[in-house]
Amino acid sequence: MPDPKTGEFRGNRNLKRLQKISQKKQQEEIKRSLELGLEAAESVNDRTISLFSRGHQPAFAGINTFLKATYCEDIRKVGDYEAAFVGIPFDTGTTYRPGARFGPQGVRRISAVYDGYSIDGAVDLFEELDLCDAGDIFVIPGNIEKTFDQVSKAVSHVFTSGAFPILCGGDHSLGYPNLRGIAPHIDGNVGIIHIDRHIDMQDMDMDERMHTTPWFWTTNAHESVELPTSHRDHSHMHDVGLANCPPKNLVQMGISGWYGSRRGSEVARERGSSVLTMTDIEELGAKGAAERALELAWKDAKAVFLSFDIDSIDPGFAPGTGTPEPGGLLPREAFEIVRLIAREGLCGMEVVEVSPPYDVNDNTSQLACRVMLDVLGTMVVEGKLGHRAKVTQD
Ligand SMILES: [Mn+2]
Repeated sequence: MPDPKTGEFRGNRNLKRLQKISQKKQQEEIKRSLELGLEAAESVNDRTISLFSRGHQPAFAGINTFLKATYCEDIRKVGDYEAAFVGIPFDTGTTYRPGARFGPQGVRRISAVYDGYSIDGAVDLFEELDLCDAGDIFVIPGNIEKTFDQVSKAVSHVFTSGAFPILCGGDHSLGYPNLRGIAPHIDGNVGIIHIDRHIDMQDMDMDERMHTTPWFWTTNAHESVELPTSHRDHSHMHDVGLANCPPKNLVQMGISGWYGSRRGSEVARERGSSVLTMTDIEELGAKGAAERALELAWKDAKAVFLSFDIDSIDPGFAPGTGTPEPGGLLPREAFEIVRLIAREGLCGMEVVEVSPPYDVNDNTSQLACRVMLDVLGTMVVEGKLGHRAKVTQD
């Protein structure tokens, strides 16, 4: 809103805010580029340009990491960073179109275009957040259960190191092992805000824990849940779920459409998760819906995790996904919802189901990247992540 007294636009106010942020990392990057990439040819007047591209520019050049952040090859050092992008290239849990194993690479590729500076968000992510790309988890493409074990162990390593995990799938079966890597380290209940067209809450799908099942398992071990006895004889009987992820703190937003929710609905009904359909969101508005979701997810909880399925955005904008469902969120609604959710802080986030083989012009990968950026930027502005105070000069 323009300032009611002066008429000054938010954009102009934000420009002043951004001016106070030191450009130290920007300058360090130039120095480093010249050192490693050598001096440019003599005809190039701008002497900050190097001979070999070693920094952000040109966006289409260079070796691609997420936002061209440092590749944290020695994963023991991931705790040196405030946030870490973690690729989980796994799509064995898909029940229709595969391809989400290429999601992390798709998101990295298009992310190169962003330099982390946002006027509307009044945030300079490059300067205000120490971010790395932790590379990909070694998934076992032929085995869901071994992959789950790999993922939980890897996510647990990143989380306990202190870096905020930005988990990029991969299909939505990862929701369970991702939380299994985080929730046991939280001393209290964990709320989950799940944005999706599909309810993803059945126990098994085609006899395996596919991408239609993550919330069944996540909320399964809670004392409020009656365990189905049949599972005691199943091969996964040793894995009962997560005791501090109660179904009452699971908020499922954007559920609608005509595919895949039959069996999960029964579980949601029994366990009492909160289900906001697309019509609910339409009626409450993005803001009202996000506020309700925050109340429910945070009730008696210590932390909240955001699970964002890219198919929650209408396939007209996000066609590159495994189970598209027309009538989804508009990108601007999705960004508003995730920004409002991120304001209260998160213990981690996942963006799943980006399938670049079905994408057009990298649109879907770009939306996934934007969801991550909007969440990170908001958390930095709210002081939940990064080091704003350290780099702001008054
Ligand atoms: Mn979905």
